[in-house]
Amino acid sequence: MTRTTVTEWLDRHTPRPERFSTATRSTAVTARVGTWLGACFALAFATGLYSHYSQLPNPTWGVLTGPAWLYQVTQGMHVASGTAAVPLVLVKLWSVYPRLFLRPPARLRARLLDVLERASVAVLVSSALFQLGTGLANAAQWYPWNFHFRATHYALGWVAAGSLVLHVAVKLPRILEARRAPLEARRAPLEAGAGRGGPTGAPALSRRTLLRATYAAAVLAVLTTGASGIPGLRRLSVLATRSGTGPQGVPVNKSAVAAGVVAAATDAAYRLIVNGPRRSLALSRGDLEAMPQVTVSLPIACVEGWSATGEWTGVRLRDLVALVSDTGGVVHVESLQTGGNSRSSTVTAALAAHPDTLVALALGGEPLDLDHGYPCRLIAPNRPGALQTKWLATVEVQA
Ligand SMILES: Nc1nc2c(c(=O)[nH]1)N[C@H]1C(S)=C(S)[C@@H](COP(=O)(O)O)O[C@H]1N2
Ligand SMILES: [Mo]
Repeated sequence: MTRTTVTEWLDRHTPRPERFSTATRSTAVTARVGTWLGACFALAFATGLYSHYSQLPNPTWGVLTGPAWLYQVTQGMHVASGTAAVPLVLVKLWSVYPRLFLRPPARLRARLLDVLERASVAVLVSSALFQLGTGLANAAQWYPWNFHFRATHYALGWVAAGSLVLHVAVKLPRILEARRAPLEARRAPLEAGAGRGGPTGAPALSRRTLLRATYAAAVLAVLTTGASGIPGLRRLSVLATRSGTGPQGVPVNKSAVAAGVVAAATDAAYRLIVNGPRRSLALSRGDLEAMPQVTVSLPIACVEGWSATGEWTGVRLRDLVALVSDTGGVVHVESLQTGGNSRSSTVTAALAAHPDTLVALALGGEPLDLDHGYPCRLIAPNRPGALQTKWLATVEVQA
């Protein structure tokens, strides 16, 4: 083959935007789906930041002690917005991917800008897909990686947010123009990338139908995976990773067997160690039961998106704190469990003093199930589930 025939052959077989033949794929669709996608990412970013700061050992903000359901609602929105974004991102990428094959501009300056723009879109697409992929896997409790999920998801959240802001800024004129123009192409498609449609130029699938199907898919994805937390909609959640049932009506994330605490938690010699500046105590479950009991209605709101509300009965943490400390302060609790990410947690001074923060002994009027943290567990308002430590071994008031 001569050089020219190779070039010709390559040229004939290289995908070009104009060789993708449907008028359904258009800026009109891209801009509309993109707007919703941007809204989902903005919501996921804001609620994700809130969740991240709520889980820091000693956060300086994001630790409002109420309302009790705040974290439940923000984390539900976080997982819901990420789930809704999946069908949106697929349609959005489908609507623009022929642009990958645009020929680079000839002039040097334009070519440099083109490379920069492609690089920024590559960062946006890969970080966005990474966030959705790891988030979904986390919601399904599947960890096929060995990095720290929260730290990585948090860092890439900033990368995705930054590249999204840049992308919107660069595309804003086109977005506004496309959103103002009518959705359907009147005749033969005018835009680049909207090639042959048929004799009349009418696409097989109208843009309106595509948009409706995309939005319906987003709503369906949320309802089938995440509606278990919304009263009355639980039965729609056929794909939920948590059924909403478990001992005492609350799902279990890690069972006592999986945590390796069965022997220690059922040992008659069990004592809860309460340490403070003033003294140290060892309390049996009987000792805890003999203290004043209160019942509060509080949710377990897991970072993975499920939540369930229970009636918890037990001793106020502040009453225990008062036994060993004159002033109160930050409280650190540890579990009988010897390994695992959720074996300990820190309670801010404000939350430790809150009347609804309990060392719970019972759930729904019955002694705590072993899987819910028997002999006793921490339960506090507006707190990520991962910090509601089960099978308490020590409660330590820090000076
Ligand atoms: N010791 C210990 N406590 C723990 C966990 C754990 O793995 N170990 N999991 C946490 C997580 S991630 C959640 S969502 C809640 C779930 O509580 P439940 O199993 O009683 O519903 O417990 C928290 N407390
Ligand atoms: Mo959790």
